[in-house]
Amino acid sequence: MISAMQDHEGTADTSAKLRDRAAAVLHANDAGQWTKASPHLYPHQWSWDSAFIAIGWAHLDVRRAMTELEQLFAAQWSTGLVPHIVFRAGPDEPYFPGPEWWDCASSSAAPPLPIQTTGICQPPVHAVAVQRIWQLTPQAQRPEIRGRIQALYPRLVKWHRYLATQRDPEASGLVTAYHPWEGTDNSPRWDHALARIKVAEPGSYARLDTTEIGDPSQRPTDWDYDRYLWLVGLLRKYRYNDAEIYRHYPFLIKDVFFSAILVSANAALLDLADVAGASDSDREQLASWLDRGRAGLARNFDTESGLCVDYDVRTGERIRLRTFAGFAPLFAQTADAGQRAAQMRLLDSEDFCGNPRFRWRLLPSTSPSEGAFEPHNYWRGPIWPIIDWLLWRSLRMLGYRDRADKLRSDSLGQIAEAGEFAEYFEPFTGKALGSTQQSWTAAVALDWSAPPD
Ligand code: 2M8
Repeated sequence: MISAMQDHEGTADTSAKLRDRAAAVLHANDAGQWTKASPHLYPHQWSWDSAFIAIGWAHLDVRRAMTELEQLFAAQWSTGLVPHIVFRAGPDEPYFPGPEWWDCASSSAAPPLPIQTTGICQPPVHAVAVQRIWQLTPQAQRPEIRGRIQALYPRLVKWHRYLATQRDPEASGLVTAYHPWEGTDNSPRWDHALARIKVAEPGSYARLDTTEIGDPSQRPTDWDYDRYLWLVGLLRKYRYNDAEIYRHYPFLIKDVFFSAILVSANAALLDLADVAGASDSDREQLASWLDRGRAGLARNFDTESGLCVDYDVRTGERIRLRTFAGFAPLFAQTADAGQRAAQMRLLDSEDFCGNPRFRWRLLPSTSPSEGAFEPHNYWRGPIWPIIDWLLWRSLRMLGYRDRADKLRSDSLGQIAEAGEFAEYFEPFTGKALGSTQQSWTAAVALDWSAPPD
């Protein structure tokens, strides 16, 4: 636990201490070639956690950072899917639901045993991580890291191809999410689609998360878990075959946040194309996915609210909720000046960071003006540092340097004052919530603590 710091605005001394403590979290969660997402609640390797974690490692050891991603991609499916969890912890570190619930061996696309994974995926932050690793690679290590990036690059392209094709058979530019566990578990964005599932009888099960956290009100409800597990059962039944899933499965949501991260990741891969020696056809392909993604997001921008909206593929319904995901154009670094200006105004309005009751001027997972808002419940209100990191990165790239600096200093202030690299934070009090010693929180704190480039 970090001792509360008096000067959280960051003197050289306090930020050096924060950096050391963040590094200590990564070292404590380091399993050798991969990093636990957190020591107890999440003892395996998670996909987008690993991408952020690699960014953290890049400040300590760029080789170790590359290893994190190489290990994750060693579990890539033949379709290109990068699984959301690679089950790596031993039997003395239980997690629910474990590999038996997923039974990935039922799919011919899954990697062979002993690798065990889930059959869904998470936002593709990995190329962004590789880009950051390369930026931080010292001259002397460039030949080695360049070689390793060259080896990983085709796998990254294959991953993006999976998302741009199997997860977007309509060629809409937007990625279809199959499950709330594909990023933001109990976000109210999924409430309607989950409520449409009338019968959810997944069989008997015992949750571990609520026992681990102690306060069940910080976690999804049993109603949610019944549906999460019911959906896993259906995916298993369709043997994770995307065409089958598209034909029969009830939960298909065009997720604008996931899609925005893909846009940003395609831009990162194009930026790395010379380093990786990418072929002309890969470059053309990446550029076309990038354009298509931007166009898809632009089509789903709601001028009335100033937010981008998800939609339900099954019902055609637009999901009009005020959540962080509505800022997809910012997360995708949109080139549309009108959308950018509208989103910047909204960002600091009372509905989001500018709420006068907030302890820090940070982006909440759900707007306090939304009926579903719950300030301490997981993705239904709390502030998640990784989301603010993605926003910070975008704002810097878009030239909003002052606003980005404020996001950075408030985020570090929040962590320092709460005294914990928590999974998420209560927006009114800044109190630490969820898991402690969360690797990705430590990783983004390391990146934020580094001298600006
Ligand atoms: C959370 O999700 C897991 C399931 O994947 C859980 O609640 O058990 C989410 O915040 C997810 O986005 C994150 O990758 C994972 C590990 O930090 O935890």
